[in-house]
Amino acid sequence: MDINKKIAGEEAVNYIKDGMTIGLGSGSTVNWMLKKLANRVKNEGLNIKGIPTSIKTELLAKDLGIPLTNFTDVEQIDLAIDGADEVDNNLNLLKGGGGSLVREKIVDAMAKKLIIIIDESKLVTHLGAFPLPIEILPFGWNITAKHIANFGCEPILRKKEEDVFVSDNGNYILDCKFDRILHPKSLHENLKLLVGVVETGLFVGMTDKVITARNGEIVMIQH
Ligand code: DER
Repeated sequence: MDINKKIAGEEAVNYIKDGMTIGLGSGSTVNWMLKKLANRVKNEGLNIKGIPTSIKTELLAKDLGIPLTNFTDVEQIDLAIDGADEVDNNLNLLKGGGGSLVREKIVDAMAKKLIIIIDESKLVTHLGAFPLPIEILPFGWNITAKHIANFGCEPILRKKEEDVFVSDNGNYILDCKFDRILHPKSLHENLKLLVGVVETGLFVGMTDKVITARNGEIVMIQH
């Protein structure tokens, strides 16, 4: 168990207030948040509804007894809490290691406030040490990969055991190793222009607060 992920995940629950609609991110750090949130729902009668960012989060939230809702019934998300694979000095994120980047971005972008919970190892000067996940349509994926490679990376089709990984949305993911990503906003915008690209794992200018932990102590980072 990574104690810093647990501490950061549980601290984020303190920002959840009665009556809120919460975007529930994905990943192992978020799982600690979900367990603490479920505890408050059960023991304090906290009245919230969650919108999950992946099938795995939806299943865990249901199992824990966290009430869920969807975009048919709500028009606004008060707070989204999510993880990340990298966070740079400007609080831009590289996400998608868990394969849920599209639904995460839809929910995170809709939220009035986005809190990111990470262990300290995710803090970087520049994004890019972690391969950038890009969700693409399966049709013509090889051609899409070639066009993405022209941006100076090596796209690798994500596998799950022997099979091609398929996202919750029925798409493929390319893990794209760049040397360093110095201009995440323009890279994201240019990648999105490519036909076949659904979404990139670059979450630029979306984060309000980062909660991490160092040697068991909470560390807050915000603009
Ligand atoms: O895919 C993602 O962006 C997830 O948030 C995930 O990668 C976070 O990582 P964690 O499991 O270390 O919390």
